[in-house]
Amino acid sequence: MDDLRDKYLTAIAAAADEAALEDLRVQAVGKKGEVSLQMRELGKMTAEERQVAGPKLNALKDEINSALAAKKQALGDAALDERLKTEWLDVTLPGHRRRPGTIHPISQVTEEVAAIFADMGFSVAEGPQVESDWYNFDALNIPGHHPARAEMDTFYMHRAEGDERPPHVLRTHTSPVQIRSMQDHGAPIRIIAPGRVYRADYDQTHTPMFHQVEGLAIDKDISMANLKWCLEEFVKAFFEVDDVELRFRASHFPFTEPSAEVDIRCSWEGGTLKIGEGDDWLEILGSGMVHPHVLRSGNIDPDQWQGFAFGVGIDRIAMLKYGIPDLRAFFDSDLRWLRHYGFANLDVPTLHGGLSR
Ligand code: 2NM
Repeated sequence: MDDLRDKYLTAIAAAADEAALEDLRVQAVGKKGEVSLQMRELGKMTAEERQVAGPKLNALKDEINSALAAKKQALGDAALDERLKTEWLDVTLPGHRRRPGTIHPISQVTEEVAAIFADMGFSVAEGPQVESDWYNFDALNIPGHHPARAEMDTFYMHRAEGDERPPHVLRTHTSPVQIRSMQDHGAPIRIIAPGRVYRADYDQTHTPMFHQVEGLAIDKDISMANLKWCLEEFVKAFFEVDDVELRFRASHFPFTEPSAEVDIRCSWEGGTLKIGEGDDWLEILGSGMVHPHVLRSGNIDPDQWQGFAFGVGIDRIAMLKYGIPDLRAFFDSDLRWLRHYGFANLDVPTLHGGLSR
């Protein structure tokens, strides 16, 4: 019995983990364990022998069980200590690292655009990125057979098996936000809608998610002249130049009539872009007078109200303004890129304080 005690107490003390401990429990006090086998021998003993051996065996069994429990507790405590050591946190450390994060160029440019249009009386509107096909297409006078609705351009969401309703889409432009704003607030209205949009396209100049700002101004007697003035003000303020020349090229969009693409005069001397001078033209915007069907979708009476609308790619104007060569790097989350092209987090763009420094 003393041999058994020595053997198991030593082994329990040395057990490395709970699995080893469990093996020892089975070997010692399990149904077919050594102590249990000894207990079975009691039946073959004389009554006097049994009176000595019985209590001793019971005591041994108790002793081994408590050694097992104590060791199990010790192993658990040690594991917890180990974890606490690695998860240790000094809550008295300052709340910021020596190298703070930076503002992504897309956030910076979105803020810049918002500041410029705020100065002209536009507020910022937002809406869902998952839209019904009505808000994304029908409301915008984009008919069912239009190529923009084709599976290859638009990301369609799944419907449950047997659900015949048309599927939702990832919005392909922020125009649904303008429809919702018209419905919610009516006319007159002056808003910009910045945000993420999605199209199934991926190459040197396209990513499946990109960013747009669209603008909408509805009032009595709004004309293309108001549109042109607003866009000139915007381009001058955004590119931080005193003068620009805009060129309106006739174009076609389903949601505007007439429609125009807008180019700005520029030069590309030595690979650097100069806005407002030179003999080149840079296409940056789509625009036009809001189509009567679109006003009706927004519950606005086209016989009383007119409006202009426009759309700009944020990623594209960010690349142009800040000399960023590769679109895809925008979404790589490469820390070196973010530190290089990012903005200090206290430089909030304002017209009086400077848009960018
Ligand atoms: C563009 C070009 C032209 C546009 C139209 C609307 C709405 F909803 F008011 F009808 N929002 N944005 C628009 C017009 C967008 O992007 C190239």
